[in-house]
Amino acid sequence: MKTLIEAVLLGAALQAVPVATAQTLEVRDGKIPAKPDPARRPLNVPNSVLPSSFAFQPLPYDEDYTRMADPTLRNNTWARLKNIPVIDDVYLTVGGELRGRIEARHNLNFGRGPEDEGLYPQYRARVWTDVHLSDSVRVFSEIQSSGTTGRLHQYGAIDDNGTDLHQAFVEFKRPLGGGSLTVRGGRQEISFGKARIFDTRNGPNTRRAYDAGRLIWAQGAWRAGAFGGAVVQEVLGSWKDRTNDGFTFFGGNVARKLDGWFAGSELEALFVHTDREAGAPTYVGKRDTLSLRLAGRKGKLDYDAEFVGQRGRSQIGQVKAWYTGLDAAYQLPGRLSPRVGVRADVGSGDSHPGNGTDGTYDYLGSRGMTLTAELGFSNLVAVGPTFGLKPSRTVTAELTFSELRRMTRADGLYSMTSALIRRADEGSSKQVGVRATGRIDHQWNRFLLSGLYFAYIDADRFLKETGDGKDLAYAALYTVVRL
Ligand SMILES: [Ca+2]
Ligand SMILES: [Ca+2]
Repeated sequence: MKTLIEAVLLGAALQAVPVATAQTLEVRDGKIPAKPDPARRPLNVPNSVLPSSFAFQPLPYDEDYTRMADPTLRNNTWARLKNIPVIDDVYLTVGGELRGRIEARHNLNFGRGPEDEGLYPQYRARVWTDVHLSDSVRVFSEIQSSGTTGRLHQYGAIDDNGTDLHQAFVEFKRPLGGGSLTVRGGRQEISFGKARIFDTRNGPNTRRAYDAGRLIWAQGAWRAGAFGGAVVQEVLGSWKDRTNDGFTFFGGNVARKLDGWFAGSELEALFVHTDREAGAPTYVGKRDTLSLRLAGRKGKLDYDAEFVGQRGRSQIGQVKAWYTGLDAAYQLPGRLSPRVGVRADVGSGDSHPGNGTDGTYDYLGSRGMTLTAELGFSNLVAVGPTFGLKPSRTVTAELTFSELRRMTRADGLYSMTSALIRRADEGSSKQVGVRATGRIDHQWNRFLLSGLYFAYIDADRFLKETGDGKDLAYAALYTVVRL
């Protein structure tokens, strides 16, 4: 869930996937991130990777082709698609992405129950249009189609969603108090920061959207916003996705770029209230989640640290949960641009069953740690080193290792699909396993990227105690075309 780059990043790497693929993307989805507002540029993305002119954004609606109103810039087919004059100042932007991938899946639930097994060819196609009716009003829409061939047991519409309206929103933007105010309403992708609470889910085959309204204000070093809506529920088959009225949310954020020692960094507070009425029993309930995140760059060090507290009421009781995430990497000298770093994700579990409180952290719409969904962030400690290389302008590689442990023996193991995959009482050890992930990406040109990703989890004591403790193996070979 970010490509070449991310790779480099390592930390990110885990999650990330190349542009194409993964989650990583947020950052790099577009592969070629764009204009260098340092605060918006993905962490861990070396400057050298940034193109000199246009770059793609993880969220296509963030791309701005206004300047292509200059006909001399529209000197090729791609450029002409980005600013198609309609009448007067009205213009249309057309874009899209096609991702083909072959996945190899083995023991994605560590050997328990019906599991996907074997090779799974996948495609995902996205086409979007952005109609600029004036300087201040636009209508953005996107169709997404995703499909997977093979016997599917585990992920359903996330793998094979058919064709659906993925985004459709109207946006008004106007100056306000020296800054700008954006009002947006409709179906849309949402991502904040390191995507630990809202994410587009780029790694899996079907990206995620929300039916929501947003207010976004920016002025100088400050950003702030408010939002509210519901999650979009993917439904097998085409043109069937719908608003999930059983999973609603509202909240707001405030962020400020920092000065002094922290120049190059931003501090952000994000609050979200969620109300889940159905789904996995563990996560049904009302929660207030408050995140504080500090991210930026200091010299050769990139860092992103987030602290999340969660309160509310679930079916189990009063929610008292938390999460901490850290992703940091240091750029070393050398021709291969080596980077070393650390990534940690620590999510609370319920250490006292039956006492009226619920300590199991609800990771909400977080980006997964890998391209697959075997483990979520609840009751899990995942810590380890990250390594990255950038041997040339077009190639990036990353390797990560994580020790995986239960936070508390009194709580079980949860997947990224909100399922309790092992009960607490199925074993006594905290040791879940050791995970390795790796990726190598090659950016052929601005529009084309190919890569290889793998994840392997060596199942450890707790999984073996549960009786189903086989090692997990996953690999993906992918190519992404982005216009
Ligand atoms: Ca569908
Ligand atoms: Ca409890």
